Amino acid sequence: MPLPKAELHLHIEGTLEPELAFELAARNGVELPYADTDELRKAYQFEDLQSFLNLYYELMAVLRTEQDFADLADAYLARAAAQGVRHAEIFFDPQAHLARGVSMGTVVEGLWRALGTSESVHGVSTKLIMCFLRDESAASALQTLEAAKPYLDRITGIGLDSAEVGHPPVKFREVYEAAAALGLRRVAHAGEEGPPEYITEALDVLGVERIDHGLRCMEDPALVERLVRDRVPLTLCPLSNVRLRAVDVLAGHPLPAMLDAGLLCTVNSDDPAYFGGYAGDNFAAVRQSLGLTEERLRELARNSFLASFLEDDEERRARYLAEVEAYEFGSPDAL
Ligand code: ES4
Ligand code: ZN
Repeated sequence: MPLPKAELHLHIEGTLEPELAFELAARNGVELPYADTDELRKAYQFEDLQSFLNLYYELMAVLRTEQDFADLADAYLARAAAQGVRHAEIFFDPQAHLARGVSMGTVVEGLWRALGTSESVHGVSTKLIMCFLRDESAASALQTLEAAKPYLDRITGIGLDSAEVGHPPVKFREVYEAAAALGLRRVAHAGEEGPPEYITEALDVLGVERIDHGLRCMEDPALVERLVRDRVPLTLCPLSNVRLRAVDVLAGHPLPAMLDAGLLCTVNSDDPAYFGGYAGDNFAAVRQSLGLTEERLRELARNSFLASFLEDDEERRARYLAEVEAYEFGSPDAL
């Protein structure tokens, strides 16, 4: 039985496995510039965030209908459930779809077909977080928030993703203020490729409650102290960091030092179809490469529920936390 966990940093478009990409391409008459799944997988050799994003956006061309989004989310939820995910807070990138002529309604209603039945079908509770692309304009983000207004009963919060460097959080001050006024929760990617100052700015200017990645906080001891003091959760993605070269090798990942510093770290999969593993695979990899103890692994699982947006259902959170405390570790390669 896998360790019960929440996944808090997961881009639904990043769960598009090559097999499903080809199936959807055929269904929608979309031509992919790859002969087959093997050739596509060979393209998964990234130099950095941007080289990954290029492929990530290219493959989205196969997502056209509500059913496509439902099938994508359902496939993710099945895999996540098999790896112990009990609760998932799922990012989506509406601007990448709107730009291709796919409407907000198609995306949200499609995802909801899977999310709405996830608890009964997969035993996974879910929330949706709408991300803005930081390499698009602030005006585009505001338009996107406007387009989402009919669907706000299905959207828990907002996030900020895509190419980080050169697109500081302050660029999105206005849309974050507007989202806060609408009662939306706020997170943002910061300190993945960008400097620690972006983490500070995301907290101070955007009012975010969690930092996605946040790896580079370790360059600034005063910032670490603040994150520890204020219990700001960081949603780390170890296998992503290796594949996008934020760290050289997994054995050199700062996760153990971050836990030792008292940071509220969580382990997540980011874009599992591209980075070589889902949530449980990330836990197993850090256990193996970083020699984390069972108590550290339990702490990571506990943190994932503490950092989740389950304030509307504290009873559920307590149930998940009790499952974590009761968990008995077994085989070292399955988590
Ligand atoms: C992303 Cl790893 C990562 N970083 C920033 N934006 C993203 N979108 C999808 N995956
Ligand atoms: Zn991400």
